[in-house]
Amino acid sequence: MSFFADIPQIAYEGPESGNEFAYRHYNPDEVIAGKPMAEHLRFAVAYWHSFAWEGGDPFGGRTFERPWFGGEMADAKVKADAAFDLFRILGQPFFCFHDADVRPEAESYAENCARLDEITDYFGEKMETVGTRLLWGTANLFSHRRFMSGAATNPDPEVFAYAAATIKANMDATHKLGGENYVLWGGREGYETLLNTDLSREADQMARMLSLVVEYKHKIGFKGTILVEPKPQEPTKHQYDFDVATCYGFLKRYGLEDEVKLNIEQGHAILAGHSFEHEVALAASLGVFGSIDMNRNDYQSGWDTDQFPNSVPEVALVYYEILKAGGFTTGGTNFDAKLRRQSLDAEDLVLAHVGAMDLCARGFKAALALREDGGLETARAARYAGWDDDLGRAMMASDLGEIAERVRRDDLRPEPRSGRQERLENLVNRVTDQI
Ligand code: XUL
Ligand code: CO
Repeated sequence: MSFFADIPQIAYEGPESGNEFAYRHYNPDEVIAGKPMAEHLRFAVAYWHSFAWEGGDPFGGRTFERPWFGGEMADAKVKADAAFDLFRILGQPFFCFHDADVRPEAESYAENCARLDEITDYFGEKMETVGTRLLWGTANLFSHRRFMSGAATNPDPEVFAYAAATIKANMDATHKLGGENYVLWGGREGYETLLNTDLSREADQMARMLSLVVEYKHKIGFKGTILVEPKPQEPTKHQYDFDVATCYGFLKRYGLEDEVKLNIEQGHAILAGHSFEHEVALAASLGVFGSIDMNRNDYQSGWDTDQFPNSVPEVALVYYEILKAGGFTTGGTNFDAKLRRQSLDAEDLVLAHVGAMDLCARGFKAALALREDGGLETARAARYAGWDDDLGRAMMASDLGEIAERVRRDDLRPEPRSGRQERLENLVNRVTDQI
C-alpha cells in the first residue's frame, strides 16, 4: 500500500474551488505569456526535506514515522517509491537530490558509488513512468564528520580528494538522469575561527574544485548549468559563498563567471540581510542568474527555517525580476522547504506542496500583470531619462575637468525630484490585487 494511500492526483479546479486537494491558481497546461505555466515555473520537490528529513531539531530527534527510515538499500527503494508517488500526485514536478538523501552511507567511496548507481538506475525507470524530470543533482559534502572542516576548503588534501571524487560520482548520476543543472552549496566551506584558518589557501582550493567541476562538465558533455548556492551563515560561522555579490567576485577573480551561475534561496538572501528580489535582480544584472530555492525563513527566529512560501506579494516581486531577466532557462523553482516537525501526516506533505505551487502560480500571474501594466518600467525609465540625453552621455565620456567646465558654463543647479516610492508601491498593490 502506498504511503500516500488514497490521496487523489491534484487537478486544477479554479479559484472558486474549496477543495483542499486541488489547485486554484496552478494550471500546469494553461498557456500564459507564450508557454504552459508548468514551463514558466518549473517546480521541483526537494528529496532531502520531503523524504530524508526526520523532523528533528536541536532539542529532540525524529518526530516523523516513515516506512523507509531504515539503513538498507531496500529502504532507499521504498523511499523512492513514495517520492515518485508524490511527484505523480502533484502532476510531475521536477525533483532535486543529494547523494546522501537517496542511498544509505557506506564505509567506502566505491560502495557509495555502487549504491548511488543502483538507486539512480531505479530513479531512471521511475522518471520514465511518472514523467518527472531532474532539476538538479548535488553532493552532500557537509553531513559526514569527515567534512567537518570543509570539503574543498579542508586543510587535509585527502578530504579534498574524497570530496572531488564524490562530486564526480554525483555529476555522472545527474548527467545519466538528464539533470538540467548541477548545484554546489558550500555547506562547510567557511570557518568557525580565523585563529586556525588560512583564508587565501582556502579560496584557492575552492576555486580549484570549481574549475575541476567545470572542466569535467565539458569532458562528459553535460549540457546543464553549474550552479553555486550562496548562503552567509549556518552551518559555519562564516560561509565563503556569503551572497550573490560575494560569489560573483569570487567567480570573476578565478575567471569562472561565464561558466557558473547562481542558485538563489530566499531564506539565504534574508540571512545575508538582503531581500530575495535584490539577490535575483543583482544576479541577473551580473549575468549569473540561474535558479531559485523558494523557501522562506521565520521572520522572528532569524535562522534558516526552510518554510514553504506563503506570501503572494513576496513571491510576486521575485518572479517580476525573473521575468525581467527573461525567465528561467535551465533553472526552476525548487521548494527547498520542510514541513514543521509537528506536521506528521502524508496529507501534510502533499498539501504543503500544493499550497506552495498554488501560491507561486498566483505570484507569477501577479508578476506577469505587473509586466503587462508596464508602469514600473515606465517610471524607472523616466527616472533615468537624463542619462540618455546629451548631458548623461557626456558624463560617460568626459574627464573631471571637462565636467567641471560644463557645470560652470551651463550654471547647473540640480533640483531634487521625487523617487515616488509610495506611488510605486500603490501601483504594485493595485495591479497585483486583481489576481
Ligand atoms: C542549505 C541548502 C541546501 C542546498 C543544497 O541551506 O539550501 O539544501 O540547497 O545543498
Ligand atoms: Co537551498
